[in-house]
Formats: sequence, C-alpha cells, structure tokens
Amino acid sequence: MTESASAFPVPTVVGTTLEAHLTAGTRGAPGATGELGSLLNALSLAVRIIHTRVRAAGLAGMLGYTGETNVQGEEVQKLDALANEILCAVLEKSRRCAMIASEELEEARVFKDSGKYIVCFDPLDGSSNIDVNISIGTIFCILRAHDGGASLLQGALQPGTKIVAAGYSVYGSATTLVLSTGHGVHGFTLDPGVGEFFLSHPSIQCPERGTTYSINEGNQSRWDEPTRKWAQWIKSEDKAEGLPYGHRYVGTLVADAHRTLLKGGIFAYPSDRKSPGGKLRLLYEANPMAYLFEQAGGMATNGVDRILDIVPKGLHDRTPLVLGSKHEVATYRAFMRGER
Ligand code: FBP
Repeated sequence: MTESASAFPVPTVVGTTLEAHLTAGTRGAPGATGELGSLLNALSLAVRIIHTRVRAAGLAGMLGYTGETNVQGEEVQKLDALANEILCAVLEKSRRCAMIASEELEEARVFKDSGKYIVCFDPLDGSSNIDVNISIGTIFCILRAHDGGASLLQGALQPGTKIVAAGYSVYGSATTLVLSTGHGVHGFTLDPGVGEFFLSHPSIQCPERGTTYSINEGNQSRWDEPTRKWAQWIKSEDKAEGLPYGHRYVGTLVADAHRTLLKGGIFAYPSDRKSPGGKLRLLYEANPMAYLFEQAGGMATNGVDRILDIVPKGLHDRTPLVLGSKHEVATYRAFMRGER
C-alpha cells in the first residue's frame, strides 16, 4: 500500500443511506412492491438538486422575483418557480406518480404512464426568507391515487388520515430530510461531499412537553379573544406551570416545525382577521406536518379539530395550524374551548 493511501483511514462506520433504510422498511411487508420506496428516493433526488440551487442562488442570479403571481396571490420568487419545475420533472420521470398538486400550480397535473400515487407539495416553503439566507424547505405528502373515488382529483382531496408517507427538507446550516411511511419518523442529513442522505435522527420522538412557543406576535391585534388570552398566559410568570415560555419564530414553517418536533413546545399559526380561514395550506403544509407530528407522538389541530380528520374541499384550502407536544397543544385547545 502506497504512503499516500494509508494517510486516509478507511472509514470504519458508513452510515445508513436513505435508500437502504427505505429498502429495509419495505422488505417482507405484505403487498410491498418497492414503488413507494422508489418514489421517496425520487423525492430525495429532487431535494438534493434543490439543495444545490439554493446554496448557489446568489451567484446564479436566482434571487428575487419572476414578475408572476401564483394561485395564492403571492409574487413568485425565482427559486420557488425553479424548485417547482425540479419536483415536477423528477416526479414525472419517476413514473410513480399519477398526479401532483403543488402550491405553485393552480390545477393538479396528471401524468401519463403513471404510477399509483399522488404527491402534494410545497416546493419551497418560507418564501419571505429565501433572499435573506434564512432556513427554507420543501414539504410533501403522498396519497394512493385511487383511494379517493372515481376521479384523480378526489384522490388528492382525501383527509390526512389517508396519507401513506410524508416528509419535509430543511435547507439550513445542514440539509436535512425528515420523513415517515407510517412506521415512526426518521431524519437524514445530506453529506454534500458524497451527495447522499445518511440516517442521522432515527425514530424521532416529539417530547411530551417543551419550553418554547412559536407564533407571529405581530398578528396579535388581529387575533380573537381566546388566542390573545392563550398568548398572554404563555408569557406570564408561573413557575409551577413552567411559565413564561421562550419565544422562537423563524417565519418558515419547516424550520419552526423542525425545532418544535425535536425540542418540543408549540408552533401556532391561528386564524385572524386578515386570514379568517388561516394562512397555511391544508394539503401540502398542514397535512404533511400533522402526519409527522402524530407519528412522532405529538399533536396537530386547527384549534378545535384534528388536522388529519379535515376533509379538503379544494387543492389550495387554508387552515389554522397548531403543532407540537401533547401537553402544549392540549392546553392550547383548552383555551380555544374556553376551558381555561
Ligand atoms: P410559503 O412561504 O410556502 O408561502 O409558506 C408560508 C409561510 O412562509 C410559512 O413557511 C410560515 O410559517 C408563514 O408563511 C410565515 O407567515 P408570516 O410571515 O405571516 O409570519
């Protein structure tokens, strides 16, 4: 062996790749065809491509707006549009998708020679933080196309209880992919040198209780009385209840949810006078997050109902969203019911 070769110790531990984890997860499962695993691998490819574009956006003239407005009435950012194109192309090529629904597309897109799944996604979450180098992400969930009824569209409008897999990526100090196929929640970190996701957070459990709350306090004047009362309470001084909580708010759902999933506490985007139906979207923001939080032992509600029980009426329905540890979310709901 030459001098130089021995200078680099052979890595003793090679992590579990996403692919190996997914294969192990479906091996021997009744009726498993590997199609879901291959679809999730396609989604991880899209995330890796988006990761490279986000990191170099400032050098490639990819910051700023396209000049167009999307179905949400929001100005479309160049990276939003690019991330959407990447996901559409990768998912079409995967031949595992019958249809996709995206935050950036008014209508759902049906693919020929299709597979048996529907993917709903927010290609780049946290648009207000894209240009200022603060964590952003991609959010997705997967449904069986023909479980919802005759039409494919009905397939996308199934309640979250019908989700077969969900996940999100965070493009932050590291690029992380968190996902579940109904057997717990697992986190993977991208090794940019290798271009591969390795298992870094197996079997994530959302702590029963936390010490932080996350809400846009700037909306306080628009909240209803129960929400204002809850926000006052969580900032009040009460040692026995562990109050006051610390306030953390990034303004990117994936980042605020990721912190809450790992550390516990509560994230809330309630309805208010400006957004009476809530701001966040049910199909590709609230449902995937609610599925992951429940899989990790946490909770997700719109203040009254369980998010996953809500039956969508349209692709871009909005909903109030409250996510977090069981203790905090149950307490929040008690305030909304006037029990506190
Ligand atoms: P998009 O960026 O995908 O439109 O998502 C909405 C969002 O940016 C969430 O990520 C975040 O939680 C929320 O809106 C922030 O809203 P606000 O700026 O009103 O606090």
